[in-house]
Amino acid sequence: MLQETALTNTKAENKTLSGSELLLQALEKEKVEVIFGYPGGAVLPIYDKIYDSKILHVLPRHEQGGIHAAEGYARITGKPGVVIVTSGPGATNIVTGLTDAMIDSLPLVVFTGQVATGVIGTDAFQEADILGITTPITKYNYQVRNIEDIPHIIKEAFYIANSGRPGPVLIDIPKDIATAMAEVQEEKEIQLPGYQPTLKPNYLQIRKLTEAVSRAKKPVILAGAGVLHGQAAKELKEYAEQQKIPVVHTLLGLGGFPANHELSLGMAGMHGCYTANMALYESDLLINIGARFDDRLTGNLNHFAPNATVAHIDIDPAEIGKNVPTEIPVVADAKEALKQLIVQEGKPPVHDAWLQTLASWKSEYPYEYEKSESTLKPQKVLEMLYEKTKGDAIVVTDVGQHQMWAAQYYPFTKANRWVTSGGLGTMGFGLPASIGASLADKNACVLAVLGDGGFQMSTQELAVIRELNLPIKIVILNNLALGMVRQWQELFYNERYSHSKNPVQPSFVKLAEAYDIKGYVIETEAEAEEILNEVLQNRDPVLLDFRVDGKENVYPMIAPGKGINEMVGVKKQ
Ligand SMILES: Cc1ncc(C[n+]2csc(CCOP(=O)(O)OP(=O)(O)O)c2C)c(N)n1
Ligand SMILES: [Mg+2]
Repeated sequence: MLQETALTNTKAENKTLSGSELLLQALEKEKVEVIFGYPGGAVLPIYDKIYDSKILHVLPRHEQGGIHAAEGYARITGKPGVVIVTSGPGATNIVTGLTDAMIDSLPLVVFTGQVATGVIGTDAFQEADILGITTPITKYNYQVRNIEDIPHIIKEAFYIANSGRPGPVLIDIPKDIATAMAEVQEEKEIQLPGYQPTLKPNYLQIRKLTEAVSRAKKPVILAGAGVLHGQAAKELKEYAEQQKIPVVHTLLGLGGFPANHELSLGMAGMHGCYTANMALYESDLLINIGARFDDRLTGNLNHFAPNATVAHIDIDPAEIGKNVPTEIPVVADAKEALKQLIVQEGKPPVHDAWLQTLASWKSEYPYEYEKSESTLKPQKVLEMLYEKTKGDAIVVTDVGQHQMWAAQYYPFTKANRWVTSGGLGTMGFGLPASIGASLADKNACVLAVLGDGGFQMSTQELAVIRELNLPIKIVILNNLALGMVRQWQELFYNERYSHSKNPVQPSFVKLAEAYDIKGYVIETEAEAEEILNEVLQNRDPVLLDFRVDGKENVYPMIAPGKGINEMVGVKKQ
Protein backbone atom coordinates (compact mmCIF):
# COMPACT_ATOMS: atom_id res chain seq x y z
CA MET A 1 0.00 0.00 0.00
CA LEU A 2 1.08 3.51 -0.80
CA GLN A 3 2.83 5.30 2.04
CA GLU A 4 0.94 8.34 3.30
CA THR A 5 4.21 10.27 3.66
CA ALA A 6 5.20 9.52 0.11
CA LEU A 7 2.01 11.12 -1.12
CA THR A 8 2.25 14.28 0.89
CA ASN A 9 5.96 15.06 0.73
CA THR A 10 6.87 17.86 -1.65
CA LYS A 11 10.58 17.19 -1.52
CA ALA A 12 12.44 14.24 -2.85
CA GLU A 13 14.01 12.45 0.10
CA ASN A 14 15.07 9.79 -2.39
CA LYS A 15 11.68 8.10 -2.42
CA THR A 16 11.05 5.79 -5.32
CA LEU A 17 7.53 5.82 -6.72
CA SER A 18 5.76 4.33 -9.71
CA GLY A 19 4.34 6.50 -12.47
CA SER A 20 0.84 5.87 -11.11
CA GLU A 21 1.89 6.90 -7.62
CA LEU A 22 3.50 10.06 -8.97
CA LEU A 23 0.26 10.81 -10.79
CA LEU A 24 -1.88 10.53 -7.69
CA GLN A 25 0.64 12.48 -5.67
CA ALA A 26 0.46 15.30 -8.22
CA LEU A 27 -3.37 15.28 -8.11
CA GLU A 28 -3.29 15.57 -4.34
CA LYS A 29 -0.90 18.50 -4.60
CA GLU A 30 -3.36 20.18 -6.93
CA LYS A 31 -6.05 19.62 -4.27
CA VAL A 32 -8.22 17.60 -6.62
CA GLU A 33 -11.47 16.67 -4.85
CA VAL A 34 -13.01 14.36 -7.40
CA ILE A 35 -11.94 12.23 -10.34
CA PHE A 36 -14.48 11.19 -12.97
CA GLY A 37 -13.02 8.00 -14.36
CA TYR A 38 -13.60 4.68 -16.02
CA PRO A 39 -11.08 1.84 -15.78
CA GLY A 40 -9.64 -0.41 -18.46
CA GLY A 41 -6.49 -2.32 -19.39
CA ALA A 42 -4.13 0.57 -20.05
CA VAL A 43 -5.03 2.41 -16.83
CA LEU A 44 -5.15 -0.60 -14.50
CA PRO A 45 -1.86 0.37 -12.79
CA ILE A 46 -3.34 3.83 -12.13
CA TYR A 47 -6.59 2.29 -10.86
CA ASP A 48 -4.64 0.07 -8.51
CA LYS A 49 -3.35 3.25 -6.85
CA ILE A 50 -6.74 4.98 -6.99
CA TYR A 51 -7.94 2.07 -4.83
CA ASP A 52 -5.88 3.51 -1.97
CA SER A 53 -6.44 7.19 -2.69
CA LYS A 54 -8.51 9.56 -0.54
CA ILE A 55 -9.69 11.48 -3.60
CA LEU A 56 -13.33 10.75 -4.40
CA HIS A 57 -13.62 8.69 -7.58
CA VAL A 58 -16.91 8.79 -9.46
CA LEU A 59 -17.62 6.02 -11.95
CA PRO A 60 -19.85 7.32 -14.74
CA ARG A 61 -21.59 4.60 -16.73
CA HIS A 62 -20.15 5.90 -20.00
CA GLU A 63 -16.93 7.90 -20.46
CA GLN A 64 -18.85 10.66 -22.25
CA GLY A 65 -20.93 11.03 -19.10
CA GLY A 66 -17.74 11.30 -17.08
CA ILE A 67 -16.31 14.16 -19.08
CA HIS A 68 -19.62 16.07 -19.14
CA ALA A 69 -19.80 15.63 -15.36
CA ALA A 70 -16.28 17.08 -15.13
CA GLU A 71 -17.45 20.02 -17.25
CA GLY A 72 -20.40 20.64 -14.91
CA TYR A 73 -18.01 20.54 -11.96
CA ALA A 74 -15.60 22.97 -13.65
CA ARG A 75 -18.40 25.38 -14.61
CA ILE A 76 -19.63 25.71 -11.02
CA THR A 77 -16.30 25.67 -9.14
CA GLY A 78 -14.03 27.41 -11.66
CA LYS A 79 -11.53 24.63 -10.94
CA PRO A 80 -10.37 22.06 -13.49
CA GLY A 81 -12.52 18.94 -13.75
CA VAL A 82 -10.39 15.77 -13.73
CA VAL A 83 -11.06 12.76 -15.94
CA ILE A 84 -9.25 9.42 -16.29
CA VAL A 85 -10.12 6.95 -19.05
CA THR A 86 -8.46 3.99 -20.65
CA SER A 87 -6.82 3.89 -24.08
CA GLY A 88 -8.61 3.28 -27.41
CA PRO A 89 -12.40 3.29 -26.96
CA GLY A 90 -12.19 4.89 -23.51
CA ALA A 91 -10.22 7.75 -25.02
CA THR A 92 -12.35 8.16 -28.14
CA ASN A 93 -15.52 8.22 -25.99
CA ILE A 94 -14.42 11.56 -24.53
CA VAL A 95 -13.85 13.32 -27.84
CA THR A 96 -17.26 15.06 -27.79
CA GLY A 97 -16.72 16.28 -24.23
CA LEU A 98 -13.27 17.66 -25.07
CA THR A 99 -14.71 19.53 -28.04
CA ASP A 100 -17.53 20.86 -25.87
CA ALA A 101 -15.09 22.04 -23.17
CA MET A 102 -12.79 23.59 -25.76
CA ILE A 103 -15.47 25.71 -27.39
CA ASP A 104 -17.04 26.74 -24.06
CA SER A 105 -13.63 27.43 -22.44
CA LEU A 106 -13.98 24.97 -19.56
CA PRO A 107 -10.85 23.90 -17.68
CA LEU A 108 -10.30 20.13 -17.66
CA VAL A 109 -7.30 17.91 -17.01
CA VAL A 110 -7.89 14.61 -18.76
CA PHE A 111 -5.74 11.50 -18.48
CA THR A 112 -5.90 8.79 -21.10
CA GLY A 113 -4.19 5.43 -20.81
CA GLN A 114 -2.06 4.41 -23.77
CA VAL A 115 -0.50 1.17 -24.96
CA ALA A 116 3.09 0.61 -23.86
CA THR A 117 5.71 2.82 -25.52
CA GLY A 118 7.30 -0.18 -27.26
CA VAL A 119 4.14 -0.94 -29.27
CA ILE A 120 2.86 2.56 -30.02
CA GLY A 121 2.22 2.76 -33.75
CA THR A 122 1.70 -0.98 -34.25
CA ASP A 123 -2.13 -0.99 -34.02
CA ALA A 124 -1.78 -2.70 -30.69
CA PHE A 125 -4.91 -3.78 -28.80
CA GLN A 126 -6.91 -0.67 -27.82
CA GLU A 127 -4.46 1.70 -29.40
CA ALA A 128 -5.78 5.01 -30.69
CA ASP A 129 -3.70 8.01 -31.68
CA ILE A 130 -5.38 10.21 -29.12
CA LEU A 131 -2.79 12.97 -29.45
CA GLY A 132 -3.53 13.23 -33.16
CA ILE A 133 -7.28 12.97 -32.60
CA THR A 134 -7.40 15.61 -29.88
CA THR A 135 -4.87 18.17 -31.10
CA PRO A 136 -7.55 20.54 -32.48
CA ILE A 137 -9.92 20.01 -29.53
CA THR A 138 -7.59 20.52 -26.60
CA LYS A 139 -5.84 23.65 -25.39
CA TYR A 140 -2.75 21.49 -25.08
CA ASN A 141 -1.93 17.79 -25.04
CA TYR A 142 0.98 15.68 -23.90
CA GLN A 143 2.19 12.12 -24.13
CA VAL A 144 4.44 11.22 -21.23
CA ARG A 145 7.63 9.62 -22.51
CA ASN A 146 9.73 9.72 -19.32
CA ILE A 147 8.39 8.81 -15.94
CA GLU A 148 10.39 11.64 -14.34
CA ASP A 149 8.27 14.16 -16.28
CA ILE A 150 4.96 13.13 -14.69
CA PRO A 151 4.89 15.59 -11.75
CA HIS A 152 6.00 18.49 -13.87
CA ILE A 153 3.66 17.77 -16.76
CA ILE A 154 0.69 17.50 -14.40
CA LYS A 155 1.57 20.77 -12.69
CA GLU A 156 1.87 22.46 -16.08
CA ALA A 157 -1.39 20.91 -17.29
CA PHE A 158 -3.36 22.35 -14.37
CA TYR A 159 -1.76 25.73 -14.95
CA ILE A 160 -2.51 25.74 -18.67
CA ALA A 161 -6.08 24.45 -18.23
CA ASN A 162 -7.03 27.21 -15.83
CA SER A 163 -4.99 30.25 -16.83
CA GLY A 164 -5.65 32.68 -19.66
CA ARG A 165 -8.63 31.39 -21.61
CA PRO A 166 -9.48 28.13 -19.82
CA GLY A 167 -9.69 24.88 -21.74
CA PRO A 168 -9.12 21.13 -21.68
CA VAL A 169 -5.60 19.68 -21.40
CA LEU A 170 -4.99 16.00 -22.12
CA ILE A 171 -2.17 13.81 -20.79
CA ASP A 172 -1.66 10.45 -22.47
CA ILE A 173 0.17 7.90 -20.29
CA PRO A 174 1.59 4.73 -21.81
CA LYS A 175 1.08 1.70 -19.58
CA ASP A 176 4.78 1.02 -19.06
CA ILE A 177 5.26 4.60 -17.85
CA ALA A 178 2.50 4.07 -15.29
CA THR A 179 4.32 1.05 -13.88
CA ALA A 180 7.93 2.26 -14.19
CA MET A 181 9.67 3.40 -11.00
CA ALA A 182 11.52 6.65 -10.47
CA GLU A 183 13.04 8.66 -7.70
CA VAL A 184 10.94 11.63 -6.71
CA GLN A 185 12.60 14.76 -8.08
CA GLU A 186 12.79 18.22 -6.62
CA GLU A 187 9.82 20.30 -7.81
CA LYS A 188 10.53 22.53 -10.82
CA GLU A 189 9.01 25.94 -11.46
CA ILE A 190 6.71 26.21 -14.46
CA GLN A 191 8.51 27.88 -17.34
CA LEU A 192 6.47 28.37 -20.48
CA PRO A 193 8.04 31.19 -22.48
CA GLY A 194 5.65 30.59 -25.38
CA TYR A 195 2.56 30.79 -23.19
CA GLN A 196 2.17 34.09 -21.37
CA PRO A 197 -1.49 35.13 -21.18
CA THR A 198 -1.94 38.89 -21.07
CA LEU A 199 -3.91 39.74 -17.94
CA LYS A 200 -3.39 43.50 -17.55
CA PRO A 201 -4.96 45.75 -20.17
CA ASN A 202 -3.02 48.30 -22.18
CA TYR A 203 -3.46 51.70 -20.52
CA LEU A 204 -3.99 53.59 -23.78
CA GLN A 205 -6.75 51.23 -24.88
CA ILE A 206 -8.50 51.70 -21.54
CA ARG A 207 -8.27 55.47 -22.00
CA LYS A 208 -9.66 55.16 -25.52
CA LEU A 209 -12.58 53.11 -24.27
CA THR A 210 -13.26 55.51 -21.39
CA GLU A 211 -13.39 58.42 -23.85
CA ALA A 212 -15.68 56.48 -26.16
CA VAL A 213 -18.02 55.83 -23.22
CA SER A 214 -18.06 59.56 -22.38
CA ARG A 215 -19.12 60.38 -25.96
CA ALA A 216 -21.63 57.54 -26.41
CA LYS A 217 -25.34 58.22 -26.56
CA LYS A 218 -26.37 54.58 -26.79
CA PRO A 219 -23.77 52.41 -25.06
CA VAL A 220 -24.34 48.76 -24.26
CA ILE A 221 -22.23 46.05 -22.62
CA LEU A 222 -22.40 42.53 -24.00
CA ALA A 223 -21.44 40.24 -21.11
CA GLY A 224 -20.17 36.81 -22.12
CA ALA A 225 -18.87 33.77 -20.26
CA GLY A 226 -15.50 35.53 -19.89
CA VAL A 227 -17.07 37.58 -17.08
CA LEU A 228 -17.80 34.33 -15.22
CA HIS A 229 -14.48 32.65 -16.02
CA GLY A 230 -12.70 35.81 -14.87
CA GLN A 231 -14.82 36.02 -11.69
CA ALA A 232 -15.62 39.58 -12.65
CA ALA A 233 -19.36 39.78 -11.87
CA LYS A 234 -18.79 42.18 -8.97
CA GLU A 235 -16.60 44.51 -11.06
CA LEU A 236 -19.06 44.37 -13.95
CA LYS A 237 -21.88 45.49 -11.67
CA GLU A 238 -19.78 48.30 -10.23
CA TYR A 239 -18.72 49.54 -13.66
CA ALA A 240 -22.17 49.29 -15.25
CA GLU A 241 -23.66 51.22 -12.33
CA GLN A 242 -20.91 53.84 -12.35
CA GLN A 243 -21.40 54.56 -16.05
CA LYS A 244 -25.12 53.62 -16.22
CA ILE A 245 -24.43 51.26 -19.10
CA PRO A 246 -27.10 48.63 -19.76
CA VAL A 247 -26.00 45.00 -19.94
CA VAL A 248 -26.99 42.34 -22.46
CA HIS A 249 -26.14 38.68 -21.75
CA THR A 250 -25.01 35.88 -24.01
CA LEU A 251 -26.44 32.38 -23.44
CA LEU A 252 -23.27 31.31 -21.62
CA GLY A 253 -22.92 34.63 -19.82
CA LEU A 254 -26.22 34.36 -17.91
CA GLY A 255 -25.64 35.11 -14.24
CA GLY A 256 -22.65 37.38 -14.88
CA PHE A 257 -24.91 40.35 -14.12
CA PRO A 258 -28.07 40.12 -12.00
CA ALA A 259 -31.11 39.59 -14.24
CA ASN A 260 -33.31 41.60 -11.87
CA HIS A 261 -31.08 44.70 -12.06
CA GLU A 262 -32.64 47.71 -13.80
CA LEU A 263 -29.66 47.85 -16.19
CA SER A 264 -30.08 44.20 -17.22
CA LEU A 265 -31.67 43.85 -20.65
CA GLY A 266 -31.78 40.05 -20.81
CA MET A 267 -30.32 37.53 -23.24
CA ALA A 268 -29.53 38.36 -26.88
CA GLY A 269 -29.26 36.04 -29.86
CA MET A 270 -31.37 33.68 -31.94
CA HIS A 271 -33.86 33.18 -29.08
CA GLY A 272 -32.97 36.27 -27.10
CA CYS A 273 -35.46 38.93 -26.13
CA TYR A 274 -36.52 41.96 -28.14
CA THR A 275 -34.87 44.52 -25.88
CA ALA A 276 -31.47 42.83 -25.79
CA ASN A 277 -31.33 42.28 -29.54
CA MET A 278 -32.58 45.75 -30.40
CA ALA A 279 -30.18 47.31 -27.89
CA LEU A 280 -27.29 45.66 -29.76
CA TYR A 281 -28.77 46.71 -33.10
CA GLU A 282 -29.31 50.34 -32.12
CA SER A 283 -26.21 50.87 -29.98
CA ASP A 284 -23.53 53.39 -30.90
CA LEU A 285 -20.95 51.83 -28.56
CA LEU A 286 -20.88 48.10 -28.02
CA ILE A 287 -18.54 46.88 -25.28
CA ASN A 288 -18.09 43.13 -25.58
CA ILE A 289 -16.64 41.60 -22.42
CA GLY A 290 -15.60 37.99 -22.86
CA ALA A 291 -18.01 36.89 -25.58
CA ARG A 292 -17.12 35.28 -28.91
CA PHE A 293 -19.57 37.13 -31.16
CA ASP A 294 -20.87 33.67 -31.97
CA ASP A 295 -23.16 33.41 -35.01
CA ARG A 296 -26.13 32.32 -32.87
CA LEU A 297 -25.72 35.64 -31.07
CA THR A 298 -25.00 38.00 -33.95
CA GLY A 299 -27.36 36.70 -36.63
CA ASN A 300 -26.42 38.01 -40.09
CA LEU A 301 -23.23 39.98 -39.54
CA ASN A 302 -24.22 42.58 -42.15
CA HIS A 303 -27.06 43.67 -39.87
CA PHE A 304 -25.22 43.39 -36.59
CA ALA A 305 -24.80 46.60 -34.60
CA PRO A 306 -24.46 48.66 -37.79
CA ASN A 307 -23.97 52.00 -36.02
CA ALA A 308 -21.74 50.89 -33.20
CA THR A 309 -18.14 51.54 -32.39
CA VAL A 310 -17.08 48.11 -31.15
CA ALA A 311 -14.83 47.58 -28.15
CA HIS A 312 -13.87 44.03 -27.22
CA ILE A 313 -12.25 42.97 -23.96
CA ASP A 314 -10.97 39.40 -24.21
CA ILE A 315 -8.17 37.38 -22.71
CA ASP A 316 -7.80 35.54 -26.01
CA PRO A 317 -6.46 37.95 -28.66
CA ALA A 318 -7.55 35.53 -31.39
CA GLU A 319 -11.20 36.29 -30.58
CA ILE A 320 -10.87 40.02 -31.15
CA GLY A 321 -11.88 41.05 -34.66
CA LYS A 322 -12.55 37.39 -35.61
CA ASN A 323 -16.18 37.96 -36.58
CA VAL A 324 -16.87 41.65 -35.99
CA PRO A 325 -14.52 44.51 -36.92
CA THR A 326 -13.32 46.03 -33.64
CA GLU A 327 -12.16 49.61 -33.17
CA ILE A 328 -11.07 49.29 -29.53
CA PRO A 329 -9.38 45.96 -28.81
CA VAL A 330 -8.47 45.29 -25.17
CA VAL A 331 -6.53 42.10 -24.55
CA ALA A 332 -6.96 41.42 -20.85
CA ASP A 333 -8.59 39.46 -18.10
CA ALA A 334 -12.17 40.74 -17.63
CA LYS A 335 -11.67 41.54 -13.96
CA GLU A 336 -8.42 43.45 -14.55
CA ALA A 337 -9.89 45.46 -17.42
CA LEU A 338 -13.02 46.35 -15.47
CA LYS A 339 -10.97 47.42 -12.45
CA GLN A 340 -8.98 49.78 -14.68
CA LEU A 341 -12.14 51.15 -16.27
CA ILE A 342 -13.68 51.79 -12.84
CA VAL A 343 -10.60 53.76 -11.78
CA GLN A 344 -10.71 55.90 -14.93
CA GLU A 345 -14.31 56.90 -14.28
CA GLY A 346 -14.47 59.40 -17.19
CA LYS A 347 -17.05 62.13 -17.70
CA PRO A 348 -20.50 61.62 -16.18
CA PRO A 349 -22.72 59.66 -18.57
CA VAL A 350 -25.35 61.48 -20.61
CA HIS A 351 -27.59 58.86 -22.10
CA ASP A 352 -30.81 59.05 -20.13
CA ALA A 353 -32.94 59.05 -23.29
CA TRP A 354 -31.39 55.70 -24.26
CA LEU A 355 -32.11 54.22 -20.84
CA GLN A 356 -35.70 55.40 -21.07
CA THR A 357 -36.17 53.82 -24.50
CA LEU A 358 -34.75 50.54 -23.23
CA ALA A 359 -36.97 50.60 -20.15
CA SER A 360 -40.06 51.11 -22.28
CA TRP A 361 -39.05 48.21 -24.59
CA LYS A 362 -38.50 46.03 -21.55
CA SER A 363 -42.00 46.60 -20.25
CA GLU A 364 -43.61 46.38 -23.68
CA TYR A 365 -41.80 43.30 -25.03
CA PRO A 366 -41.21 40.68 -22.34
CA TYR A 367 -41.02 37.00 -23.30
CA GLU A 368 -44.56 35.87 -24.08
CA TYR A 369 -46.38 32.63 -24.69
CA GLU A 370 -49.97 31.67 -25.19
CA LYS A 371 -51.47 30.54 -21.93
CA SER A 372 -53.59 27.41 -22.06
CA GLU A 373 -56.16 25.72 -19.86
CA SER A 374 -56.03 22.43 -21.70
CA THR A 375 -52.31 21.78 -22.19
CA LEU A 376 -49.24 22.11 -20.00
CA LYS A 377 -46.95 24.76 -21.44
CA PRO A 378 -43.20 24.19 -21.09
CA GLN A 379 -42.68 27.86 -20.28
CA LYS A 380 -45.21 27.55 -17.45
CA VAL A 381 -43.26 24.62 -15.97
CA LEU A 382 -40.13 26.76 -15.88
CA GLU A 383 -41.98 29.70 -14.36
CA MET A 384 -43.26 27.39 -11.62
CA LEU A 385 -39.78 25.98 -11.02
CA TYR A 386 -38.37 29.49 -10.76
CA GLU A 387 -41.02 30.55 -8.30
CA LYS A 388 -40.81 27.42 -6.17
CA THR A 389 -37.00 27.36 -5.97
CA LYS A 390 -36.99 31.17 -5.46
CA GLY A 391 -34.56 31.42 -8.36
CA ASP A 392 -31.91 29.81 -6.22
CA ALA A 393 -31.32 26.46 -7.91
CA ILE A 394 -28.40 25.47 -10.09
CA VAL A 395 -29.94 24.92 -13.51
CA VAL A 396 -28.26 22.49 -15.88
CA THR A 397 -29.74 21.88 -19.31
CA ASP A 398 -29.45 19.65 -22.29
CA VAL A 399 -29.79 21.03 -25.82
CA GLY A 400 -32.95 21.96 -27.68
CA GLN A 401 -36.13 23.92 -27.08
CA HIS A 402 -36.14 23.21 -23.34
CA GLN A 403 -32.65 24.76 -23.10
CA MET A 404 -33.85 28.00 -24.67
CA TRP A 405 -36.95 28.11 -22.46
CA ALA A 406 -34.80 27.57 -19.39
CA ALA A 407 -32.55 30.46 -20.47
CA GLN A 408 -35.62 32.66 -21.02
CA TYR A 409 -37.77 31.76 -18.01
CA TYR A 410 -35.28 31.08 -15.21
CA PRO A 411 -33.50 34.42 -14.65
CA PHE A 412 -30.30 34.31 -12.59
CA THR A 413 -29.34 36.85 -9.98
CA LYS A 414 -26.11 35.08 -9.03
CA ALA A 415 -23.04 33.95 -10.94
CA ASN A 416 -22.20 30.30 -11.60
CA ARG A 417 -25.69 28.82 -11.24
CA TRP A 418 -26.15 28.00 -14.93
CA VAL A 419 -24.62 25.08 -16.82
CA THR A 420 -25.38 24.56 -20.48
CA SER A 421 -23.63 23.41 -23.63
CA GLY A 422 -23.42 26.59 -25.67
CA GLY A 423 -20.88 26.46 -28.47
CA LEU A 424 -21.18 22.81 -29.41
CA GLY A 425 -24.83 22.29 -28.46
CA THR A 426 -24.19 18.75 -27.25
CA MET A 427 -27.27 16.60 -26.70
CA GLY A 428 -26.64 14.16 -23.86
CA PHE A 429 -24.73 16.81 -21.88
CA GLY A 430 -27.37 17.76 -19.32
CA LEU A 431 -27.84 14.72 -17.10
CA PRO A 432 -24.15 13.95 -16.53
CA ALA A 433 -23.26 17.66 -16.22
CA SER A 434 -25.84 17.92 -13.43
CA ILE A 435 -23.88 15.26 -11.52
CA GLY A 436 -20.69 17.32 -11.66
CA ALA A 437 -22.60 20.49 -10.74
CA SER A 438 -24.17 18.78 -7.75
CA LEU A 439 -20.81 17.49 -6.52
CA ALA A 440 -19.41 21.01 -6.94
CA ASP A 441 -22.07 22.53 -4.67
CA LYS A 442 -23.41 19.85 -2.39
CA ASN A 443 -25.99 22.12 -0.75
CA ALA A 444 -27.61 23.31 -3.95
CA CYS A 445 -30.86 22.08 -5.38
CA VAL A 446 -29.91 21.09 -8.93
CA LEU A 447 -32.51 21.16 -11.69
CA ALA A 448 -31.50 19.06 -14.70
CA VAL A 449 -33.78 20.46 -17.39
CA LEU A 450 -33.77 17.98 -20.26
CA GLY A 451 -35.61 17.11 -23.45
CA ASP A 452 -37.01 13.65 -24.03
CA GLY A 453 -34.45 13.22 -26.82
CA GLY A 454 -31.33 14.32 -24.97
CA PHE A 455 -32.28 12.44 -21.81
CA GLN A 456 -32.23 9.21 -23.84
CA MET A 457 -28.62 9.92 -24.83
CA SER A 458 -27.38 9.56 -21.27
CA THR A 459 -29.94 7.68 -19.17
CA GLN A 460 -27.24 5.35 -17.88
CA GLU A 461 -26.01 8.11 -15.57
CA LEU A 462 -29.14 7.68 -13.42
CA ALA A 463 -27.08 4.97 -11.73
CA VAL A 464 -24.55 7.56 -10.52
CA ILE A 465 -27.27 9.86 -9.20
CA ARG A 466 -28.71 6.95 -7.23
CA GLU A 467 -25.34 5.70 -6.03
CA LEU A 468 -24.28 9.12 -4.71
CA ASN A 469 -27.83 10.06 -3.70
CA LEU A 470 -27.50 13.49 -5.29
CA PRO A 471 -30.26 16.11 -4.83
CA ILE A 472 -30.92 16.37 -8.55
CA LYS A 473 -34.44 17.04 -9.77
CA ILE A 474 -34.61 15.70 -13.31
CA VAL A 475 -37.10 17.82 -15.22
CA ILE A 476 -37.96 16.34 -18.60
CA LEU A 477 -39.96 18.69 -20.82
CA ASN A 478 -41.41 15.82 -22.79
CA ASN A 479 -42.88 16.96 -26.10
CA LEU A 480 -42.60 13.50 -27.68
CA ALA A 481 -40.30 15.06 -30.25
CA LEU A 482 -36.86 16.30 -31.09
CA GLY A 483 -38.56 19.60 -30.55
CA MET A 484 -35.97 22.03 -31.88
CA VAL A 485 -35.60 19.99 -35.06
CA ARG A 486 -39.39 19.79 -35.35
CA GLN A 487 -39.59 23.58 -34.97
CA TRP A 488 -37.11 24.18 -37.80
CA GLN A 489 -38.93 21.66 -40.02
CA GLU A 490 -42.22 23.42 -39.30
CA LEU A 491 -40.83 26.86 -40.05
CA PHE A 492 -38.28 26.21 -42.80
CA TYR A 493 -38.98 22.77 -44.34
CA ASN A 494 -42.71 22.97 -45.14
CA GLU A 495 -43.76 20.95 -42.11
CA ARG A 496 -42.01 17.84 -43.44
CA TYR A 497 -41.22 16.22 -40.10
CA SER A 498 -38.40 13.96 -41.14
CA HIS A 499 -37.53 11.73 -38.14
CA SER A 500 -38.25 14.30 -35.47
CA LYS A 501 -41.69 13.47 -34.14
CA ASN A 502 -43.20 10.91 -31.79
CA PRO A 503 -40.30 8.56 -31.46
CA VAL A 504 -41.18 5.42 -29.53
CA GLN A 505 -40.36 6.16 -25.93
CA PRO A 506 -39.91 3.96 -22.93
CA SER A 507 -41.71 4.88 -19.72
CA PHE A 508 -39.26 7.33 -18.16
CA VAL A 509 -40.87 6.77 -14.77
CA LYS A 510 -40.29 3.01 -14.98
CA LEU A 511 -36.78 3.65 -16.17
CA ALA A 512 -36.15 5.83 -13.12
CA GLU A 513 -37.70 3.16 -10.92
CA ALA A 514 -35.32 0.60 -12.41
CA TYR A 515 -32.57 2.73 -10.89
CA ASP A 516 -34.51 3.06 -7.63
CA ILE A 517 -35.31 6.71 -8.31
CA LYS A 518 -38.87 7.93 -7.84
CA GLY A 519 -40.61 9.24 -10.93
CA TYR A 520 -43.84 11.04 -11.81
CA VAL A 521 -45.73 11.76 -15.00
CA ILE A 522 -47.16 15.27 -14.80
CA GLU A 523 -49.85 16.32 -17.26
CA THR A 524 -51.55 19.38 -15.79
CA GLU A 525 -50.66 22.56 -13.96
CA ALA A 526 -52.54 21.30 -10.91
CA GLU A 527 -50.47 18.11 -10.84
CA ALA A 528 -47.32 20.15 -11.34
CA GLU A 529 -48.26 22.37 -8.42
CA GLU A 530 -48.85 19.44 -6.09
CA ILE A 531 -45.88 17.29 -7.07
CA LEU A 532 -43.37 20.15 -7.20
CA ASN A 533 -44.42 21.27 -3.74
CA GLU A 534 -43.72 17.77 -2.52
CA VAL A 535 -40.46 16.94 -4.29
CA LEU A 536 -38.80 20.33 -3.80
CA GLN A 537 -39.20 19.90 -0.04
CA ASN A 538 -36.66 17.11 0.14
CA ARG A 539 -33.18 16.34 -1.15
CA ASP A 540 -33.99 13.05 -2.86
CA PRO A 541 -33.29 12.61 -6.54
CA VAL A 542 -36.46 12.48 -8.58
CA LEU A 543 -37.53 12.28 -12.23
CA LEU A 544 -40.39 14.45 -13.40
CA ASP A 545 -41.81 13.59 -16.81
CA PHE A 546 -43.73 16.75 -17.76
CA ARG A 547 -46.00 16.06 -20.73
CA VAL A 548 -45.85 19.47 -22.36
CA ASP A 549 -47.57 20.91 -25.41
CA GLY A 550 -45.76 19.33 -28.37
CA LYS A 551 -46.70 22.14 -30.75
CA GLU A 552 -45.01 24.89 -28.78
CA ASN A 553 -42.17 26.77 -30.48
CA VAL A 554 -39.40 28.91 -29.01
CA TYR A 555 -39.91 32.61 -29.68
CA PRO A 556 -38.70 35.21 -30.40
CA MET A 557 -36.61 33.76 -33.16
CA ILE A 558 -34.10 35.17 -35.60
CA ALA A 559 -34.35 32.94 -38.66
CA PRO A 560 -31.06 31.76 -40.15
CA GLY A 561 -29.56 34.45 -42.38
CA LYS A 562 -31.65 37.21 -40.83
CA GLY A 563 -30.42 40.20 -38.89
CA ILE A 564 -30.61 40.67 -35.14
CA ASN A 565 -33.37 43.28 -35.70
CA GLU A 566 -35.53 40.84 -37.69
CA MET A 567 -36.99 38.75 -34.88
CA VAL A 568 -40.28 36.96 -35.41
CA GLY A 569 -42.77 35.97 -32.72
CA VAL A 570 -41.95 38.84 -30.39
CA LYS A 571 -45.62 39.42 -29.62
CA LYS A 572 -48.37 36.82 -29.42
CA GLN A 573 -51.31 37.76 -31.64
C1 LIG B 1 -25.42 15.02 -30.18
C2 LIG B 1 -26.40 15.86 -30.93
N1 LIG B 1 -27.08 15.32 -31.97
C3 LIG B 1 -27.98 16.07 -32.66
C4 LIG B 1 -28.21 17.37 -32.32
C5 LIG B 1 -29.20 18.22 -33.11
N2 LIG B 1 -30.31 18.65 -32.26
C6 LIG B 1 -30.36 19.86 -31.65
S1 LIG B 1 -31.70 20.07 -30.70
C7 LIG B 1 -32.29 18.55 -31.11
C8 LIG B 1 -33.59 18.06 -30.56
C9 LIG B 1 -33.53 17.81 -29.09
O1 LIG B 1 -34.70 17.13 -28.71
P1 LIG B 1 -35.06 17.00 -27.18
O2 LIG B 1 -33.90 16.52 -26.41
O3 LIG B 1 -36.32 16.22 -27.04
O4 LIG B 1 -35.28 18.53 -26.76
P2 LIG B 1 -36.44 19.52 -27.25
O5 LIG B 1 -35.89 20.33 -28.38
O6 LIG B 1 -37.61 18.71 -27.66
O7 LIG B 1 -36.71 20.37 -26.04
C10 LIG B 1 -31.42 17.90 -31.99
C11 LIG B 1 -31.65 16.56 -32.55
C12 LIG B 1 -27.45 17.89 -31.25
N3 LIG B 1 -27.56 19.17 -30.87
N4 LIG B 1 -26.59 17.11 -30.57
MG1 LIG C 1 -38.27 16.83 -27.00
